[in-house]
Amino acid sequence: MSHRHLRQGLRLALPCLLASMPLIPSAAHAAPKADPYAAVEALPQPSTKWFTDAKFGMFVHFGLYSIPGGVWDGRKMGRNDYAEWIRYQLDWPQNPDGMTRPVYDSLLKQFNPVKFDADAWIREAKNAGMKYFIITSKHHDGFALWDSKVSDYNVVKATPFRRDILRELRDACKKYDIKFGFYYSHWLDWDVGAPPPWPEIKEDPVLKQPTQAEYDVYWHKKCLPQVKELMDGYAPDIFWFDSWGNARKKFLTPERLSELITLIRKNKPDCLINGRIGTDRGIDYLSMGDNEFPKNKIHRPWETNATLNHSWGFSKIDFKWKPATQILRSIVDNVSRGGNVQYNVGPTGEGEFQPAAIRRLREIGAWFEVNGDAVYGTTASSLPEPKWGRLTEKTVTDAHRLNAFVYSPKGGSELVIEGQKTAPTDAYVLETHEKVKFSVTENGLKFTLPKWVPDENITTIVFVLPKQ
Ligand code: JFZ
Repeated sequence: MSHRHLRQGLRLALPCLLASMPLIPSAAHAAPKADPYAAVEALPQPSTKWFTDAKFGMFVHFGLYSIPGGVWDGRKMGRNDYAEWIRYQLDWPQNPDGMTRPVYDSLLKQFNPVKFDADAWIREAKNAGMKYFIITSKHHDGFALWDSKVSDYNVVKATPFRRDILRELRDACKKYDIKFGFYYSHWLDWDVGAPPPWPEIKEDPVLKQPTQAEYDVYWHKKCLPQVKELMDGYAPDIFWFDSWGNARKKFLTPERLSELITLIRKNKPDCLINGRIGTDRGIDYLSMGDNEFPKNKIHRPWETNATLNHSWGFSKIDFKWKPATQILRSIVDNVSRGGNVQYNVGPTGEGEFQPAAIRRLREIGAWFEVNGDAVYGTTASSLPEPKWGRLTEKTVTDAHRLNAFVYSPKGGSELVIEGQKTAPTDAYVLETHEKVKFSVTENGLKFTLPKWVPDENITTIVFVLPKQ
């Protein structure tokens, strides 16, 4: 057993003993490599309070890809069913007559979403119970939704629409008191040849792998200046970056990522940064994989980004809409485990939300209207997760509330909150304020659902406890 292993074993098993023992010095090493994240972590870290209180946000994918909506020349793209990937999909050598660069760029002349109404979008988010809004300022295709001075490949300079979409949305968010943030594709930018490093791309004459020197040009001439432009011009509350897999490390080095994080921190110290930037260090909250809902509590701020159907960008052929009941449970699941959720809408090429999306948002909003108080500003409970549902907790002025979300409640049934030993002073159904009978038993807090329950998907019961 090496000294290092020995020390690790001691640290795990015998922390007290270790504390009283001199450490065994390890063998001489070469000077440790400079750690670029250390400097980033030494910067003042913003408070995440508003974010962890907010729980629920809207994500929007909108851009040139919203026009074809996943279909071009009567063909659906191949690699995945994400409509915002249509340019990349069809640029493959396997699709030589597909959506090549000139064909994709012909969408510029068509981009004219005359039905776009920032006020209507944000009103829909507000009514759904969402507290923040994040839009694709630039997706992988490299096309910017604002009047960028850095690159003309943008909505104002290159399309007949000529309106600054981000500015209109920012103003609407202010009006409705919704926090405002940007998705920005920092890793991939197919406009300037920063493609994903899949093995097969090597064969592609158009999207060939950049060298580090070429990537540096992209990084310093487009990525960082555009992020700075967005910080200066829009003062966002969140920057949501996107990268995944080990392949990202080739270009998203600790040096480059630290540079990007530092730029944001120095510009607006309270702007939050998500983990998909490519590191868990020096950032403010972790991002799960797409539609990934973890089964356990996570003890730092985190979020799942999820879709109402499958694609992020508008798709003409994606009808895999999830029921509102399932969407609501996914939100309660995450919140009970200490996390957030942002659900995505892919507006059409004309700039409208689809009726199927609106229907779900409004049903979700109606549930939040009644039950939101048991969601917003709560924390995960330290009690074990019940089989019959989920728990959250919240301290208010004069009491501590334990909220029980009962999934598929059976009227009149008896349920137990294991481990809850303190007796409540009051218990009621949140929707109807009907009183709930309870007693403290050896196992925990036993309660009886009313004979008739108001919501067959999730009924919320509130237990009022003495302030802790
Ligand atoms: C990325 C994008 O490629 C996609 O277009 C969309 O914007 C989505 C929100 O993010 O897609 C991903 C990112 C990460 C994983 C999978 C797809 N992942 O970690 O498995």
